[in-house]
Amino acid sequence: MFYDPNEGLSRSELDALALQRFQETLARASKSPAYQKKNLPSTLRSLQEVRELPFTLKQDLRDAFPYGFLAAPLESCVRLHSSSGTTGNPTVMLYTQNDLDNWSKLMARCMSLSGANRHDIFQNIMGYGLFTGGIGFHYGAERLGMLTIPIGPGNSKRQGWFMKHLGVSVVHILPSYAFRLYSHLKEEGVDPKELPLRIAFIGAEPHSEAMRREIERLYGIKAFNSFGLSEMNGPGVAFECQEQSGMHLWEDYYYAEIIDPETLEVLPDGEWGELVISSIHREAMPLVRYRTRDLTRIIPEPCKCGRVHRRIDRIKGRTDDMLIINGVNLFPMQIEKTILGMKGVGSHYIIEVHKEQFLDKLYVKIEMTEEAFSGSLSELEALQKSLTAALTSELGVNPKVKLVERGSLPVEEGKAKRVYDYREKE
Ligand code: ADP
Ligand code: K
Ligand code: ZN
Repeated sequence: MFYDPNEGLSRSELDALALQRFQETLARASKSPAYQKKNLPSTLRSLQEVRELPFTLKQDLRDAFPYGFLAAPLESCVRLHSSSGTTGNPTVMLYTQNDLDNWSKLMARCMSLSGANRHDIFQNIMGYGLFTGGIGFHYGAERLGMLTIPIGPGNSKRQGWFMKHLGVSVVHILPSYAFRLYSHLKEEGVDPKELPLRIAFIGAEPHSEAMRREIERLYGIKAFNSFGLSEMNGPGVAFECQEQSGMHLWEDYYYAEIIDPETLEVLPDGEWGELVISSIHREAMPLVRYRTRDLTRIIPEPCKCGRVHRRIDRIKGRTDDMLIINGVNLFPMQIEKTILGMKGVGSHYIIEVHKEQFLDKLYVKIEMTEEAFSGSLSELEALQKSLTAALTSELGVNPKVKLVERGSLPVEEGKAKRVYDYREKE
């Protein structure tokens, strides 16, 4: 009934496998120069002892650049990926052939959850190259047996042409790009609902439940949330099943904990905090207690689909993208959640923060829909007022809302950039 027998393991079988894999991981990892410096023990008696192991930070990876965390001979490695380096020097991840095979198998498992199968035609609209998102899905899709089109992102005209003429039924796409592609298809006279498309994998960047539902509505498809990070192979760490209520984090590959980012204490299931992951099924560069900076929680209830791999909730943001506005904490995601439910505005928005007379001032620039743009001045004022009121009640701070014409906000080729903080410079 499951694509991969490991999906059907019981709690005790899964725990036993995780312990065994964690032990093998420690035996290997403790020999790497970086973990020797951290005095990583080479054994573990029970999973309860994991919380006594040292954390691994992004900074540790930078300090050990390039091969400090390597736990296998360099000549056994066959692939290198690197994270974008938008928040500092790049880090590199290495893979043996076994790592690549295991990762592909896991990606195939993820995609199979949605019902995708060897009869599907798959257009991979995600970046290839050093970024793990495109290649990770590519090999997984081939493993699953889908006819795979490695088109990559951009060039909406060509995307639409392929989708229309090749009978594409499954796509992998950034949620922010799904909206731009939709407008483009409409302009080209293609009704996305008429396409044979039935499934989209969306992820790699934070997005709200409202945004998912909107993508589903516009294209007439099911959209599944996908989570991963290059330090943990790439995509495939956690993925939604057909229940679409949280993402199963594959506990035969990864050991997950939620910690309080301030006190660093492990929190019980159900509580929100920072996700910490150990890769327990990697050869080249296993990481122990890696702090992802992603904020989520482990959903304590079992999933209706019958898989016992615990689920994580939608990522609320990252510890490093939280904005503090005059002492009030908020995440860009809260803004998205609020505006998506509202008539007259689209999905594209940016946030600017300025210092004005020693106070933080929050600006939210939102693109209007065509209908709203051609409406009367009084209608625009009413729209602006209701947006301001809704945002103020969600955020607890009073933003200045600026409505702008569709297509006038900057767009990124990769993950969407939402926040522009000018306070340091003012
Ligand atoms: P970079 O850190 O350079 O963006 P990655 O490609 O490894 O490199 O990005 C991983 C990060 O992307 C995650 O730590 C998380 O913050 C974000 N991310 C990935 N998938 C999702 C998702 N489904 N929802 C929200 N955020 C996600
Ligand atoms: K096929
Ligand atoms: Zn499930």
